[in-house]
Amino acid sequence: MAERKTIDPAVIEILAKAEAEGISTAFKRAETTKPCPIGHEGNCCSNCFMGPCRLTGKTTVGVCGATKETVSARNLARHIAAGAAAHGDHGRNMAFTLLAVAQGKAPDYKIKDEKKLRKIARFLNVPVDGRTTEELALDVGTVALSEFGRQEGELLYVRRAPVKRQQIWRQLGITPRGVDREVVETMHRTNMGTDQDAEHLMLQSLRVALSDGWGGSMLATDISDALFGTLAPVATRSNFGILKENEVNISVHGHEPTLAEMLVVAVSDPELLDYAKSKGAEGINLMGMCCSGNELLVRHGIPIVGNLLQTDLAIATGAIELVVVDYQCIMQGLQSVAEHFHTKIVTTSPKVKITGATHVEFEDHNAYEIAKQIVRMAIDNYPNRKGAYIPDIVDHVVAGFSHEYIAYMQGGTYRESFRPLNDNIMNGRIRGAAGVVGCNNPRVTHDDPHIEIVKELIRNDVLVVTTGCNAIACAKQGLLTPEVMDYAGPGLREVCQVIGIPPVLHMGSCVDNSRILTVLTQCATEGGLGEDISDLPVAGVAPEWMSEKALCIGAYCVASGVHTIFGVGSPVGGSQEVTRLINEGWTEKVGAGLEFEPDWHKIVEKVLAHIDAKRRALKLEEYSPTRYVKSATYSPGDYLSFEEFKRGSYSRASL
Ligand code: SF4
Ligand code: MSK
Repeated sequence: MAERKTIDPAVIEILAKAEAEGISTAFKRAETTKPCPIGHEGNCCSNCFMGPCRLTGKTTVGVCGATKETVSARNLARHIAAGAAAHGDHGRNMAFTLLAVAQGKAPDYKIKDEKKLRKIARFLNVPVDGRTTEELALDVGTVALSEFGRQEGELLYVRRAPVKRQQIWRQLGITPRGVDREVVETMHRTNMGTDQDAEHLMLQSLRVALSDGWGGSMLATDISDALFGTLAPVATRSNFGILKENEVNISVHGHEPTLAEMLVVAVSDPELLDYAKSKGAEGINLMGMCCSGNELLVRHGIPIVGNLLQTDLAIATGAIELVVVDYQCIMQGLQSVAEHFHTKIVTTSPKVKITGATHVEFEDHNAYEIAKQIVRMAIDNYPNRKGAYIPDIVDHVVAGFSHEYIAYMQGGTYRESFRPLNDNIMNGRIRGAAGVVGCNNPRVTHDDPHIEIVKELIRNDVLVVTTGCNAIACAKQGLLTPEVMDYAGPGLREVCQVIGIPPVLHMGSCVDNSRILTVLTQCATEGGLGEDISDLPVAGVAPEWMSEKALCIGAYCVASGVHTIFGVGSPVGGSQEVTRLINEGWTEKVGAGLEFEPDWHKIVEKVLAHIDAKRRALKLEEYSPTRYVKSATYSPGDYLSFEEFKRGSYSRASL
């Protein structure tokens, strides 16, 4: 457990309240439940009942003879496959909803972005000309679903990657087939007595990860945009202060946007607003948590309560009437916190039930009625609220940057491109770019590595794109406001001001990391920065990762050519060989590696060194912090404290 639990003042307040009231939180449990030192490093195998085998001390092989390398590689492969399965199942649900809309079986939804639907259709080889929206949606939904079960050939979306990248995948034999096939094959190959060569297992890990990045996740993102609208910037607020004392507070948590979209409509329903008033509330306040929250934030500007480690604490305010969840990242501990208060947890996915929670199954064909039922439950619960405490802490947010919008900002409707961005990377105003994404983990100080890394990168003229819980951390700490421009290095600041984008771009939820792949492809094919994603001066970072989905995202970023660094610790740290295979080994094969580095200072140094090395390889101007006006004063070991950063002591005057 980290010495300091969090940097978020709102979390500090509610954590103290929870502790005083004897409420068990993830922070508390992380103190008492130490990570198993053997499993933590990937040295425990439980793949058959001759074990579990703990490869530690003098025990270097399992009962079957499996070595540390095999065990470690198998464990990592299974984690990545689980992540791909989670995102893939989400993508499949989106395809089912699209199909239901096309067939008139989901009357409460309509296609909001026909242009995007046509774009997806072209990628999926669906004829576009002269067809109605419903015809297109029917075919797109059908082909998308078949991509999950594709047995042979290649996922259609891989053709969206730069040609050189596609060739690398083909040469290595890792071009993904169907999403389901890659997940099943990974589970098969890691079954006892099957694939036993660590390098071979690691190649399959890249393949299954690619089936997520260029398959399940990309389809989830695209279809969500077609159904609910493609992102464009919105302004909103974040953190516990968005809870309202005199209103019915409803929070949406999980990952799918489907029900959340209906709740947005239901909370403005005059009948329900009157009903809320009849119970003494002044209104209905809808908020988001985690990635369902991100989906609502980036599309509708619905405020966001917080990221993963705030989900139980939000309930501990005592001010939430109802938390509605679908799937992924919903800690079971939420229910026990809810039992201390009047809060109801409502599960909605047929795949997820939580003992003690109320289940209201969500169905596309009856979406609005179900959303209204859930809102009514929350309103009925409002008179039961007692002794709530809402910290008065709120930050402002500008979010919602799709790759379409970023291209639009660089040339308008008729001349959209990535030329200005590429040119400014080439001339050194922008040193490079980084995707900083991923979860929270109570093994490190909550939000600290997220925020420190992002602010140091923009200070060093590195453009940052963000998703998931990192995006929420940035939202809460003022990093997604126009004011943050003052803290960006002058080169980056100038470009952002001219283009009209902030230096930290919130691109959505975890599945929306696929948007980053599209941006990178557009940069690589725009010209001037090589021919492939691995040529670009970019890197990926997951400072506080915890989820198998994060590992999968990391692996598909690497397979796509982005060198990626994870914080916290390494799940393969027990095997030097697997540690080598995923870094140097993958770099030789796909031009990028995966590293685990617990020290965020070192992550910043590694990202900057990597970006500079890529610039040199492209024979670009060497980045100079003093070339444009006077840029960041960074040198290794020179870091701003967060307090200094927030106070603005690093200002233009001090440059
Ligand atoms: Fe042990 Fe081998 Fe069984 Fe794993 S597969 S639990 S290493 S015997
Ligand atoms: S919600 S996967 S904790 S980013 Fe997507 Fe946050 Fe990680 Fe879940």
